[in-house]
Amino acid sequence: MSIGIFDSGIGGLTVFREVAKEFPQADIYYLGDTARVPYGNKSKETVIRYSVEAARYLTGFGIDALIVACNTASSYALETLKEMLDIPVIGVVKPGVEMALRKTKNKRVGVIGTLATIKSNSYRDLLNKRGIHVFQKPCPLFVPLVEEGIVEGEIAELVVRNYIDELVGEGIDTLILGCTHYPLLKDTIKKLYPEIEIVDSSQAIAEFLHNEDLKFNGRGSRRIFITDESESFKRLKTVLVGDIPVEKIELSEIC
Ligand code: DGN
Repeated sequence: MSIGIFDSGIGGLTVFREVAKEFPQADIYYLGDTARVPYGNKSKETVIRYSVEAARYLTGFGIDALIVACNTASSYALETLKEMLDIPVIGVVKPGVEMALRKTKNKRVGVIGTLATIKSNSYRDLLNKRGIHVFQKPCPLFVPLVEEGIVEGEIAELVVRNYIDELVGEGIDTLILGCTHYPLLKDTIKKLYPEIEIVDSSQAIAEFLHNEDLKFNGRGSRRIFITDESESFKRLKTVLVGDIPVEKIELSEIC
């Protein structure tokens, strides 16, 4: 059995890495839509259109489940994809919420993500329904920071503090990293706020899949596709998943 994973670009490889680790037998197809990244500042209609195109491309490989690794796409396009496909479609929001519910003790949870994810209130609405106080903050500088490889040191710490001090000031005890790129800043966030529980949606989704009744008995093959060559993708790809080759496809193949 095989899994398709898509993201707007590189960040979803954090999800790929965890899923590959947890399900070594699964055949995994990853699509990073690097030609159209970022999704985080696009309109809802555009994010839905891009997500539908990415999903169609991956279903062409006969995948048995689709993981929407991108938080922005999970926030805006999940319902459309579920209606469109007859395989399980799993987004990152619900698993992240479930993990936060297990971690928080004082029921005050922070959520950080792209502007689009925060504007969609996808995390806030699910958490509010479970009696959690939510404090949200878009962190638009985190994605370029990660893409530049600046994930620790003075600059990274300054930017992290710029966004997260305010949330910590609200008394949160748990912080959801609601964007695929943010797990790469996890060590810096942990260093600055050691008392805060971190929810990394890439780990949350791997845990969530274990609880679903999905059996992935393939050959353990891995394929990674991108829609545009990107130096930062190649660099981060090596950091995240090693020497798996990257296959460039034309945008016209998915549109
Ligand atoms: N993959 C996006 C997300 O998780 O929201 C982050 C990158 C982007 O498209 N801005």
